[in-house]
This record gives sequence, structure tokens and C-alpha cells, in this order.
Amino acid sequence: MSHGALQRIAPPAYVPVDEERDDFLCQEIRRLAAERQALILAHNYQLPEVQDVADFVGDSLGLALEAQKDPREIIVFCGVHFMAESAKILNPEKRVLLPSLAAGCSLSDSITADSLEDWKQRYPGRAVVTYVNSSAEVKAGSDICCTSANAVSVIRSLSEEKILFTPDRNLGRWVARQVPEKDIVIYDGCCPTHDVLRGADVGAGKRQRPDAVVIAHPECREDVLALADEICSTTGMHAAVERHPEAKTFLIATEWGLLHQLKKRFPDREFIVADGCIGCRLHCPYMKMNDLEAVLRCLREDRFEIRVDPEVASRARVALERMMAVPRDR
Ligand code: CIZ
Repeated sequence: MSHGALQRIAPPAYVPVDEERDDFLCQEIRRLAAERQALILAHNYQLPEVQDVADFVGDSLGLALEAQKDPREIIVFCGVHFMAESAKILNPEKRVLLPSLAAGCSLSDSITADSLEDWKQRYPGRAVVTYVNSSAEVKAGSDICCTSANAVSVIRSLSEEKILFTPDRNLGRWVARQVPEKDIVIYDGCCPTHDVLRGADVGAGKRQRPDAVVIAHPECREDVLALADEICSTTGMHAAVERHPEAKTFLIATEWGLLHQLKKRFPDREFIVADGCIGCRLHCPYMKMNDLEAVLRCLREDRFEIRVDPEVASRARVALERMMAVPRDR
């Protein structure tokens, strides 16, 4: 499909919404969640209506921590598979349900336990730092995990100078530039949703709105990051907006679901998806698989339960807990 054709696709944000049906589904979801004492968590990239029905919205680590704090035994995790797995690893005694089992992650799929072992053999003796967008098996084979909110601090916290960073090459390059004292080999994976965006797209947006502040996620390519005023995790983007009290317009280079909370929290500011087509390229199809119908089915039919092999989970937990002891970057 050509770039032009992509721009003509009706952006997902404009799919006509049946408000009456959505209201009914939301009421049913809230009623069943209360009856079953289930906690509903939604990632920042979920559909706006799913974010609105959830008890908490946040990034994957923030949601896993929320699950730890909350006494409820059932967690409905509206996110993608690796996130629900992390929540299960950190909350082994709870039932973690993922509304759509098809909600995977291309970045996470770009590295398997076997391909990690190949890389470790090619680069022996390196500390393995793995982005949380990875399976439980890959986390289990890693020394420490990181998120986009703490990757720089995690790498600085290590005594080893030689690092193997997996699986996101864009995040890895961005981190490596900030920690030049470390020798970092970077695995060749990426998030296709972020990797498709080009500097030229952001440049075009900037020419139309020269006053706009550009906020980009570090999973974006180098040419996008070069044009950004702020580079941060999804949660960090809220603080980034606060750092620009004079700015009225923001170009946001990440999955379009994030704009929902930004618009709610800063109603007097304008947020524009940096792909120039209102989220038709910065659109993660997996994140959008948990629609209201799927969330309701999940509560009604008690599916799909996430299970992690206990031995894998205990090694993955060590890598996650080592990371959690390191503060966020900012
Ligand atoms: O860790 C997360 O939730 C992801 C995928 C990105 C972010 O920046 O929050």
C-alpha cells in the first residue's frame, strides 16, 4: 500500500461511535466488575472508551504496580499480552485476564528466548538489559529489565561497562547516546507502529504549526527524535506538557490512544498526532483489539487467563524487581 493510500484511510478515531450501545456496554462492565470484584486496568494506548471504563490508566509498569497495591483478586488487563504477563509475574496469586488473546506485540515477537541466546553467545560476558516489551521467557534470560521511563537510569545503575540491549533498536540508540561511557550492542528489533513515522512527517507538521512543541516516544526513529523538543515515555508525556506552560499546541509522536488522557487532563491545549493523518499510521492494531465487547466477554466468561510457567516467572521476576529498584529517568 502506498503512503498516499495510507493517508486516505479513515482514521480509527473517526469510526462512527454508537454512544447508546457503548453506554450500555460500559454499565454492564462496571456492574459485573463490581459483582466479581475485578480491577480493570487500561494501558495508555487502549481505545478511549476502554480507558474510560477502567479503574486505572497508565503505562505497563504503573499498571502492574497498581495491581500489586489493589486488594482485588481478579485483574482485567486491557493491554497487550506481554503487559498482562508482567502483571501476572508481579502478582502470582491473582487471576490476570486479557480480554483478547490475539492482542500481541510485534516488538515483543521480534525476540524469542532462542534468538536472545544466539545474541548472548555472539556477545558473551555482557549484561543483558531488556525492554519490558518482551515475553516472560526473554525477561527470564535477561539480567535486568527497563521501561522507556527508566532505561537510562537502569543502564547507569549497572557496574558492567559492556551491555547487550534488547529488543528495540530505536530506544537502544537513544539510550546509548546518553550513556556514552557504556559499550552497548543493540538488538535489531523495533515497534512497527513507531518505526513507520519519519522525520519528514514531523517536519511537515512543524511547518504547518511552527509554534507546536514536539513530544516523541523513544521507540521512534532517530530522524524523528532529532526534531523533538521532549523525548519521553507515555507517562512522562504528561510531565512534558507541564514543562511548557506557554505552549498551546503539541505534536505527539506516539500511538494515538495516548492523546485521550492528554486531552482530558489539559483541555485548553491542542494535541495533534504527529503522523499527519490523525493516527492512521501511529495506530497499534493489537492495542485496539480489547474493545468494550471483548472486555464484557472477558468478565462474563472469565477469559482469557494468563499463565506463566513458575520457573520462567521466578527468573523474569528477578529481572523486573531489579529494574523496579531503579528510579525513573525523570
Ligand atoms: O511500558 C509501556 O507501557 C510502554 C509500552 C511504553 C511507555 O512509554 O509507557
